[in-house]
Amino acid sequence: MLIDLRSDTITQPTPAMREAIATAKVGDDVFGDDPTVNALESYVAELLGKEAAIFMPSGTMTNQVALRTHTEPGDEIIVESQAHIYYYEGGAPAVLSGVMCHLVQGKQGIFNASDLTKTLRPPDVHFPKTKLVCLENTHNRGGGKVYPLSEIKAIAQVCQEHKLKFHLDGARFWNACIATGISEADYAQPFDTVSVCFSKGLGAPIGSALVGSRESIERARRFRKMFGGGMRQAGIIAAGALYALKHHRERLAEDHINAKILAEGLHQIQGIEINPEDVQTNIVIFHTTSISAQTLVEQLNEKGVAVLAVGSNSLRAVTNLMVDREQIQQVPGLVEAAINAK
Ligand code: TLP
Repeated sequence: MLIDLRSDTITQPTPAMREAIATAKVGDDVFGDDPTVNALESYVAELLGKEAAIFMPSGTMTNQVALRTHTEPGDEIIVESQAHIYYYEGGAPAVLSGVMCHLVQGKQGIFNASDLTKTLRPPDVHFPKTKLVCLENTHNRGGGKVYPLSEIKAIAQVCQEHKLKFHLDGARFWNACIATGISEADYAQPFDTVSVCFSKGLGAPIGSALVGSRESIERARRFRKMFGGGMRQAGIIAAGALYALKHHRERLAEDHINAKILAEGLHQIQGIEINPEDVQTNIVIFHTTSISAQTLVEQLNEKGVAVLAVGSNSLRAVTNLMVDREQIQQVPGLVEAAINAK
């Protein structure tokens, strides 16, 4: 059986989740009639200590609707140079919101308040208006790095001083909460909006939510419709998300332990570079020294392990609900064999 570590998005719904989906009560959500969507939105808003939430099909959509909610065309947003919003969303900020991305170089995806202050410019007709700062927690290309709450609070302070809105791409927010023991409400508190996904480590087949004040979520509802994200009997998918949220948050700790075991195993292999201490959650980024990342991907595939190349010599493995401890323990040996198969 394939050991699939390409992403935590590859998970299949469990039988109990399928049961919840099959028996979900539904209605037309564009009319606000879907009881399961309404239950999910209330539950997630309450969990994050915010007034309201809105359900959407994907994390890309929740991020892009948030950008459009907080900006007008011609504005500038500040994002980290490897942020998903900038790196992996198909140029959507330019197309859907007409905004400029001003990049801040982080360390494994993390920048601090002084980096932000240095990036800000005074009001001047030459410059676009800066409206929004976005962070990512955990940081995907940063190798699942957790954003320290103290840094987030210091950045929030700078945002307040400069009247900037503050958005979090929390596709793996749940992993950050489990890894630190910080509550969802405490981690979400400094932000105006938080985007969360149910279809990553939590294992739901589809779905994300944008969470924030009643006013910002009302505005987001307009843009969700405009972007084509108004869904009808969406309770069918919200049921899987609600089930995942209620039953699968604690299990993320298992993925984190598996990622550490994998990192420590890979560290022993000649031809692989990785610092196991960098691995804080479920993402393991490692580097090849003798063959290209793509060659290793192909040779590993033949041995029944799927990972992604994320750079010419960098690979990513993401532990997830479909891969158990025993399978994880086999991976370092298979990587070693794949390298030597060259
Ligand atoms: N990330 C995917 C790919 O797009 C790279 C993955 O396999 O990791 N924010 C972050 C931080 C993400 O990692 C992702 C998905 C998203 C947003 C977008 O979520 P979806 O795929 O639901 O649009």
